[in-house]
Amino acid sequence: MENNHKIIQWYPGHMAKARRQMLENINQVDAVLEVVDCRIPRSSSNPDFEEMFQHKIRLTALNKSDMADTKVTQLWENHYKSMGIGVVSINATNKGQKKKLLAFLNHALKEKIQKSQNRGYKKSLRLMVAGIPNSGKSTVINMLAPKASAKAGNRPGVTRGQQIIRINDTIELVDTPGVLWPKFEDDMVGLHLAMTGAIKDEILDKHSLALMLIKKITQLYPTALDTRYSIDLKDKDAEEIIEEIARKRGLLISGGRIDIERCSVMLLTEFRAAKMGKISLERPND
Ligand SMILES: Nc1nc2c(ncn2[C@@H]2O[C@H](COP(=O)(O)OP(=O)(O)OP(=O)(O)O)[C@@H](O)[C@H]2O)c(=O)[nH]1
Ligand SMILES: [Mg+2]
Repeated sequence: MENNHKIIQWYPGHMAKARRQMLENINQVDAVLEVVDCRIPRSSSNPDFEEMFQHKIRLTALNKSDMADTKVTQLWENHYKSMGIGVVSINATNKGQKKKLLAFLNHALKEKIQKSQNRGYKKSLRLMVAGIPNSGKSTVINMLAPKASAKAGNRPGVTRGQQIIRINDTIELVDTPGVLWPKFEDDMVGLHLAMTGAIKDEILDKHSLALMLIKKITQLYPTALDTRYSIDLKDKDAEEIIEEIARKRGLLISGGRIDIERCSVMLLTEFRAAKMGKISLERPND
């Protein structure tokens, strides 16, 4: 475990730059929509945003709701609401949810919209869409935009610079590159971000990460791995479970030994594609 922790304590220069550019343009935006990953709302909220955007209206989108446990997502929505934070859960890949998100934004920004209309000139509201890498910021923007305008892709670091995209007469959105923060509060935050695909895979120890993932899933959803891989989990630890899954899937190297690296990659890929079911890794009262 130890080197795994070290591996994910890092802060690349392009994120520092993206963060700086967000601050440079903050005076031109009326509100900030933070897109977090619904499976890990706490680990995927940037603690720096509180200070960076302290004078702005701050809203939260719990994105990738299709991959999370619906009941837990509801708990998170209640949790945010109880703190007075405007929150909506969405699946940005489902165009059918465009109405829900627009209604949420119109409601949350109602006073602002009213004010600018009362002043008698037509000024759009500008909303910065911010959050960790790969949380779905650009996909959220494309869902709202008249045509797909923001580049999106299934890996962290797709959006490279800020881009303004008009949604309608009243709202403009600013797409921003995903940013993390220099030091994670605890190791689990870094692990959650790595498991869900917010951190570039090249710098991760995939075997340790897959072991942690298996530990978490067997604790939180005891039947999920059995259902997916048809294995008997009884009395097995995470290492034995990986070996069993590798054998089942025929992931072997010469001499009939198990290919742990390939099995770890396979497990992470399948988890990130929600193949093990709807899994939420965090709950509000953890
Ligand atoms: N299942 C599911 N996938 C989603 C959802 N939203 C986004 N994705 C996928 O997540 C991946 C990342 O989406 P992007 O919109 O590029 O993420 P981003 O936050 O803009 O990422 P960066 O620009 O790299 O910071 C893509 O493969 C999207 O299709 C969602 O609600 N559900
Ligand atoms: Mg993007």
